[in-house]
Amino acid sequence: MSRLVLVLGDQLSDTLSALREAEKASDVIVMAEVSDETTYVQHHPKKIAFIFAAMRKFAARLRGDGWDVRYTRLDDEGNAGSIPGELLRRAEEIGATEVIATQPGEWRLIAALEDMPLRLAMKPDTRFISTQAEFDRWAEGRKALRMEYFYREMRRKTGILMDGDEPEGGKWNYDAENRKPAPKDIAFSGPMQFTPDDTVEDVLNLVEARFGNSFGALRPFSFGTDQGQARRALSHFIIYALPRFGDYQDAMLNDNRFLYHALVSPYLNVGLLDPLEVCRAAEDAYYDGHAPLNAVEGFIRQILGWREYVRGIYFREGPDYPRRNALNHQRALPDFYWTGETEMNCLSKAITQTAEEAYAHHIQRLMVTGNFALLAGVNPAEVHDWYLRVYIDAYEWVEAPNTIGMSQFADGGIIASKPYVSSGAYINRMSDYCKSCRYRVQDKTGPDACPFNLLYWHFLDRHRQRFEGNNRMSRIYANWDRMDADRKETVLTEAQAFLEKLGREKV
Ligand code: FAD
Ligand code: DLZ
Ligand code: SF4
Repeated sequence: MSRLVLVLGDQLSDTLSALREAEKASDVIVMAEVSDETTYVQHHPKKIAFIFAAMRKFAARLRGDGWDVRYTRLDDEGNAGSIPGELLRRAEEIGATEVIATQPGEWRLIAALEDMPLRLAMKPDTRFISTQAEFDRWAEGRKALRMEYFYREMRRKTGILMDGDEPEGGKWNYDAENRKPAPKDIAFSGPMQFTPDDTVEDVLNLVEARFGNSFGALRPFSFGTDQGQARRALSHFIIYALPRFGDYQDAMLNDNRFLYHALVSPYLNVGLLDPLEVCRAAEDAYYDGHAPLNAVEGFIRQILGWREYVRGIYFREGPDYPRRNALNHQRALPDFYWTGETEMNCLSKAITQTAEEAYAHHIQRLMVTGNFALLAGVNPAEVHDWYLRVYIDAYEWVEAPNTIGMSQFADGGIIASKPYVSSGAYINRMSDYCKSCRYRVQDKTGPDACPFNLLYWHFLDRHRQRFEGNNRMSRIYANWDRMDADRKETVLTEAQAFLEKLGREKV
């Protein structure tokens, strides 16, 4: 009897475990654009368009390869509106009772599939370099789950950038060379752009009609939407940007949104690129003498290390992880996260860019929007909802550990050994944002003081009990203690006054 084979919008890989398990001659592939997936959070319209266009092209390719694909478009009559609903509809249509699926990347959808009145064979998602069992074995019994040690295991496992048993160049990590401030000129014209073809145009029109009022600009749309385009985008990055990626990895500029970043996360996260293929391409660039070790190691660590590690954490920690709130932060997310209307230039730039591109790079996410939310004490569930909505690469397995764990310290320190907080000095060092800001980064107090300067001490002071014993933070508390009492009082009073203005007037 025919079985149904589910392929989700972020499972667009030939190597998908469900496809490998299926029989072309008898099984039927189910793919569906459904309202439940488009509305469980109100995604950026570029994200919906990217997924639908890539789904439609992947379905056409599977058909070309001889598969029977039952594809439901969002506006098709009879669309059941949910993934389980569509599977049930197709099961009835062909008389199937069994579904083969690859484990989805969100607990929510795993639970929905498990609840269906159909026999379900849920296969592990093998489109990662490590398995969950490997991660769990590594994590078991450890006091702290530091990414760096997991990353070394992954280097040993794959042999990537290894010289026998030793790391290439003698060091595992070259980050100390990767923190150069923003350069004046960027010799990279940005990620590869693709002109929308007919499939993409159809989808853009649909998304415009249905989701045109959501946060973010749908057009211009220039992402690649198939494997060939994703591979071209990767090559473009390796040739033109990778050599400088390391040096300026943490830098931010008013007039350059991408610097030397790869913009490959959208493609990796839906399966148009394979993580090992990306790491090998970067490794080749080092051995060919095209890119230096600090750049190649830094880039590979993001994928072989961070990406694999956060996925391990998400599935190890369980479905309640996105609701954690270790610091008991309760403030509402300020409205300017939806409008970009704030006089803080760094936030205004990062948010406006996010609305227009559905993209911001790691340091903008961590040290601008994330840093501010943490310093201001915003409820991490609201911060998580924002990141899941606004970025084209956002799926809970990767977004939640980054937001809840790395950025908001809401998991109590599973991912981060100390909170990622900084005053304005860090943003000033790594960007040119402060030069065109209404606030003065040099001012620690007073009417023009940079709000990050005020909130930084407010955060440390209100969480003193939790953090003063952390030996990575003792020097910071010693600095605070050396400040005279009046000055401390002024900082805290002004920070409090600023927090009271948040949400009531433009800041
Ligand atoms: P590059 O800087 O060029 O890095 C190359 C690749 O490394 C990325 O494409 C990505 O696949 C991987 N990578 C880098 N850092 C991380 C990381 N911390 N975790 C996982 N993979 C990483 N990344 C997502 O893919 N989806 C998300 O929803 C997401 N949410 C985030 C939320 C917050 C609060 C923070 C601080 C980071 C988040 N990240 C997320 C990680 C990172 O910001 C993005 O992966 C990166 O900006 C993607 O752009 P890029 O391809 O140009 O990356
Ligand atoms: C994100 C997304 C969106 C917007 N729409 C669909 C869809 O209509 N059909 C589909 O199969 N997948 C979609 N996705 C991706 C899923 O939300 C994703 O598979 C889960 O969140 C698990 O990662
Ligand atoms: Fe941001 Fe402060 Fe710099 Fe303004 S002065 S851009 S608020 S860090």
